[in-house]
Amino acid sequence: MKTLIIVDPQYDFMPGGALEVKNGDEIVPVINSISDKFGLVVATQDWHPSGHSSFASSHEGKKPFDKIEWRGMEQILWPDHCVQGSKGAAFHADLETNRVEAIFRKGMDPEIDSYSGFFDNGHEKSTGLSGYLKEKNVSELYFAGLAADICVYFTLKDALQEGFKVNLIEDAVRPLNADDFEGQKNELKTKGVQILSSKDL
Ligand code: VGL
Ligand code: ZN
Repeated sequence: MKTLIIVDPQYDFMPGGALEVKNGDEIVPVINSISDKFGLVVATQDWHPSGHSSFASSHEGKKPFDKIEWRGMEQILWPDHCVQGSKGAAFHADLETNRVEAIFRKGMDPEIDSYSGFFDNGHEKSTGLSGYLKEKNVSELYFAGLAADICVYFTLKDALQEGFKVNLIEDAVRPLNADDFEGQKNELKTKGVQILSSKDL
């Protein structure tokens, strides 16, 4: 079954949001135009408690995009974003969600950040997404969402590691940092990710 995974289509990643991705809202009509081509559609949602450890505001003297060492890993500090229940954490209202069967939330542990929809950044805890897909006998995944170089990228890498066939719908994602994303696309291609356009579906 062809499955679409929409990563973090939330206001805080759209223009005007707390962690805005340039032209991020342009993915919404693209996703709406393709979702009926999939047998299963799921989404992920960045869903942080206020005061989350990934927020610069939680660390004295730090500002957004500073890097710190956190639990033995490098952590980029972000502006406060996707706080549970806030407008910024909500899906863009123009995104058609009727066919979204399940939403996997992440980043809820105050001490641990979670870019991937499958696991937190330290691979300590699973969201259950992999087991959910495997129980439904899904083998091939197509990805859309924000931000291409952060949460989409890390979700794709975990999807490969979990043994799924992985496709990236290039016009249904937008990066925070376009240069980073170019390099990541090359890496993903060598690892077997197929990069395609919504028109090819
Ligand atoms: C994201 C940074 C922090 C994303 C989430 O969805 O790409 N980026 N939290
Ligand atoms: Zn986040």
